[in-house]
Amino acid sequence: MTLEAIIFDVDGTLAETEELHRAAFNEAFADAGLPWHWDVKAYRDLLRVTGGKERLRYFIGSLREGRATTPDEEALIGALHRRKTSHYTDAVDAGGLSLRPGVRELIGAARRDGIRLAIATTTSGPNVESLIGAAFGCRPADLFDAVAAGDCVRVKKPAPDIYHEVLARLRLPADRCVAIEDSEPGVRAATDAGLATIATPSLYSADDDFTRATCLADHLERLAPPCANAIRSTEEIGSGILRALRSLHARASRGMAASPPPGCSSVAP
Ligand code: XBP
Ligand code: MG
Repeated sequence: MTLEAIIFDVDGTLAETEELHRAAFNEAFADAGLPWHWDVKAYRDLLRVTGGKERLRYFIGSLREGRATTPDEEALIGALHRRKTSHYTDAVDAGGLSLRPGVRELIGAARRDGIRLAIATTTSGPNVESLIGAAFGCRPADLFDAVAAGDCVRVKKPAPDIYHEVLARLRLPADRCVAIEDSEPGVRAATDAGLATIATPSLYSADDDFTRATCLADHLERLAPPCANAIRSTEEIGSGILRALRSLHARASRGMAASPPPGCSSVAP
């Protein structure tokens, strides 16, 4: 089975974004004069709820002993999330993020080799546009054949809906693609959609359970074989990562345990 597309998650996978998200939520609370502040520990817990609006709804519900939110609180959630998204995209546009190791190299190698690229993310569309614009100087559609983001599906990760949506937009079956994710909800969503999935844990997901992933690596660059003089060109790194993904995909397609390429531990039982 030939690998035809690579589907990237965004937050934590393309870049370490969640500290900027957390700061943007806190700025939105301050703008609204609310006495709320999410520290790292609180945010780590709240990240179990995917989706910024869903996270706000869960947090407000937790302040009201779990009572359902009122229409006024729903209006507040919408206003806070819009404000937060504005703060977040301003920070990204100002250069607040850099791509994780191996991401740029793999995208370059995939484009050279004619492998299609896609995004399947819980984050909001404007956040994707800001990140791709800041990192590549283009619109997402200039680089990715399909972008499925945020509210384009009713049920967010760990449900597989966003991956079903992006596969439909690609017009590809799951067994022609691989997914790259950073968190347990993301790996669950991708694997439940039938995708071989590479997990590259991020700062907030280091302790997640990745046993469903096809392989686990600190970051994508680890998949490129080391070389004697340790000086590899961007192209060599990208081609090395792509070779490893092709090998993982081929073995997963044959139902074989992925023999981990260098820098990757096979976690799938
Ligand atoms: C991660 C998420 C998002 C972000 C915040 O998305 O769960 O909710 O934390 O972005 P993924 P929004 O890892 O799927 O990219 O506030 O726009 O939801
Ligand atoms: Mg993620």
